[in-house]
Amino acid sequence: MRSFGVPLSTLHSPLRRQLLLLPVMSVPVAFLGHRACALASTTPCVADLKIQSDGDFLAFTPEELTCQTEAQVRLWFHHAGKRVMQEHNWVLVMPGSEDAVEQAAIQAGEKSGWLPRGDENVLAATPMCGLGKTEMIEFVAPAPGDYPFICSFPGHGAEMRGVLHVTR
Ligand SMILES: [Cu+2]
Repeated sequence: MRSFGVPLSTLHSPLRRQLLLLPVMSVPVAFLGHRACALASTTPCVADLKIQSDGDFLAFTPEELTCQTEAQVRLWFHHAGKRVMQEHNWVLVMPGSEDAVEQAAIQAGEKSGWLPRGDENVLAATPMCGLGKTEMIEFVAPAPGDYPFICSFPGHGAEMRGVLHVTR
């Protein structure tokens, strides 16, 4: 605990204790400068986001998500289809790069899970998710702004889109 600069007295409050658990469990993230988020703010810098495909439609529901910058995001994506067997994923990309990532995913091919590995426009992505399945990923929310997300399965990206609003 002391390595995080947290006075032991703050541990007496149950609320405080919850806030402190995450930085302790996420040491690599904390060392990248993320800890300022948890220690400087009174709100928990953890965001649990849930999103799914809109049944068998090529759409996400909800189409908009919100979290705080630098939050430790846990995102669950559920494939809520009943009949359509094609897989879906959730890919967070840099603003304006939706079309480029969509094309890069096709180039990457099925063996790469329809995801361009190492593409700097890709900020976070779940693996491809089969019908009825759920995937969870964790990532640190980027700088404030509106970030598009898409499904990068071929032919889905033009319609399966939404926006993650990252607030201050
Ligand atoms: Cu899809």
